Amino acid sequence: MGKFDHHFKMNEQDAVEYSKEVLHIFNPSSELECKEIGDGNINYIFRVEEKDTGKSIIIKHADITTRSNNTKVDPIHNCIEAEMLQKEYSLVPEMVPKVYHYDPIMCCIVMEDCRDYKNMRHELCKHKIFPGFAEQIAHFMAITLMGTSDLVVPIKEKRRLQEKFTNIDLDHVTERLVYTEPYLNSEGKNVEFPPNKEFLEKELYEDNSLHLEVAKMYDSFKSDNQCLIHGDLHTGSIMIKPGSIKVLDPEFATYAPGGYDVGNVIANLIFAWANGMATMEKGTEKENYLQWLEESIQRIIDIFRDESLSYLNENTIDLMDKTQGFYQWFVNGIMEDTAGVCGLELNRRTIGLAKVEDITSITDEKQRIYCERICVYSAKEFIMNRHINYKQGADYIHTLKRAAMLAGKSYDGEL
Ligand code: SR1
Ligand code: MG
Repeated sequence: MGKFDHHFKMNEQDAVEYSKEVLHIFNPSSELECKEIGDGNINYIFRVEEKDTGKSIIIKHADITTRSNNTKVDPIHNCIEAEMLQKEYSLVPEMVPKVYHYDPIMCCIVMEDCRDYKNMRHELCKHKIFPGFAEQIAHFMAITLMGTSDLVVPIKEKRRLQEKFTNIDLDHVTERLVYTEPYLNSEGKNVEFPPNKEFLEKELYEDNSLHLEVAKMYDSFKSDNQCLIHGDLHTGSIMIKPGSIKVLDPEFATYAPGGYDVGNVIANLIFAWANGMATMEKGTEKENYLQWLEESIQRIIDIFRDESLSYLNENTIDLMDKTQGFYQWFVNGIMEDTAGVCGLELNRRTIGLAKVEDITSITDEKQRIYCERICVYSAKEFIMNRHINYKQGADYIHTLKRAAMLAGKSYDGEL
């Protein structure tokens, strides 16, 4: 029996042996080097490189406990991720790393190393601008979401796919971290930034009308199997270089409301915007950066909506779904969910366990207070008014400007 016939938690040396014994991607006589480069909460990421040629691959490996806090997790999410990468690759090949091999025993996804791309969140924290990003990510979402919806996939095939993409443990992480804990703190796991503690408690724990709207969205996350979503589409899941993106890490893939992905993308650009507002010195660099983010947010919403409508216009298969006005109603609902989920993501990444660098990297206390308040004030508007506003990208910018004004006024110290 071989070393890799039974699952165990791999280290760098194991990944080198695995590459030699199982993969046969490199020349058998080559010397291989390996480094674990992951910084996520769940998996281990090994980059294996052939020393002489520089040729490299990524091995994404899952254990039976999470990387960050050793909680038990069913590594089936690794299989779901491999399936999802391949599904996305079949729809938008230029935006997804290619999977070379999947090993369900060792829970290893062997894939293309996109090493000339950079983690988008890290780049945004340096206030870098990426022209064309809005068009790219809006296209990715329109095709992957509409292309997996019931309007386009025959219902029997969709039901078979649903079995494959049943992601019990990671759905539950989302149910707790996004839809429950930020409002109830029932497990006491939130980590409020101390100078904002009272503000956050009042705005998020004590607002019953907010809880009611979150409960409605929670219900639809659990019961509406609308599209096959990426499930964790934040800027840390996007690798970027000028003119091109690669979308990674779909281990949270599941059937859920399509607006979940779009809302996540918008919220994570808002974190970058709030960071820029709070930390950058007045001047042209700040103006250009904020303007690029505002245009990106607007364009993602508008392009996603229009591209989704034209995709459905061309690809809807079911006669009933072709009823005049139906797919417009369908996309309209996704735009409402987008606004709501955008608010949920802003809140949970501000108060919850899984914070974002855009906020935590702010060392100045007043700047961080201001940044967090922009996020929470805008989040609440997005959630509460999701059925009324937010059909146009420009609506998001009006809310952001208002939230920034409120955040500035709400603090009795000097901001
Ligand atoms: C325990 S996992 C915490 C978060 O990290 C992932 O990126 C997801 O967003 C999840 O909610
Ligand atoms: Mg991830």
